[in-house]
Amino acid sequence: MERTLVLFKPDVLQRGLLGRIIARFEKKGLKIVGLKMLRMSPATAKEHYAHLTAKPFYPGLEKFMTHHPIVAMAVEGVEAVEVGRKLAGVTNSRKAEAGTIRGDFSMSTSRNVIHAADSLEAAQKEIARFFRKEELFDYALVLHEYFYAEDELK
Ligand code: IDP
Ligand code: MG
Repeated sequence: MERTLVLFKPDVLQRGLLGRIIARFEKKGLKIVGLKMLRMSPATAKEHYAHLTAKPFYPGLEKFMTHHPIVAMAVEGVEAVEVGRKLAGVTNSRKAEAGTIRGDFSMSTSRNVIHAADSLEAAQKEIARFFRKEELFDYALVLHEYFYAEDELK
């Protein structure tokens, strides 16, 4: 089983979309193992977006991400990282497929409602960035066998 990290960006809370977007993950079958509201610090933004700090849009990105609260969520499932990226859709929401979260809820590259880790390695680092060990939960879903057949769990 993989775990991946999802962030609901400030535009989600501002636009009142949190419940509807979290529901997408639940409906898909990704198990929520961590969920918290927080304000991202500028230091965390620089770490989280280290690959972008040299870009001209970075100051605006940091300001946007740190100005209002966000919600962080860790979810678990088979190939959760890839599934999370697929649910999110591509970075530029105008190009994101209809049916994806960005495709359905956003018109922007920067106000694109959601972050989803892009590799297993990144997911592990990012989960540790936003959650302490005791904030992550190991538990069984009672309906587990209705989400996966046995052979998919090997
Ligand atoms: P991702 O969020 O789809 O993984 P990244 O390239 O890792 O895309 O960029 C991280 C975030 O930085 C994007 O989600 C978006 O908020 C912001 N960003 C990326 N490219 C641009 C841009 O060209 N203009 C403004 N913001 C951008
Ligand atoms: Mg990225």
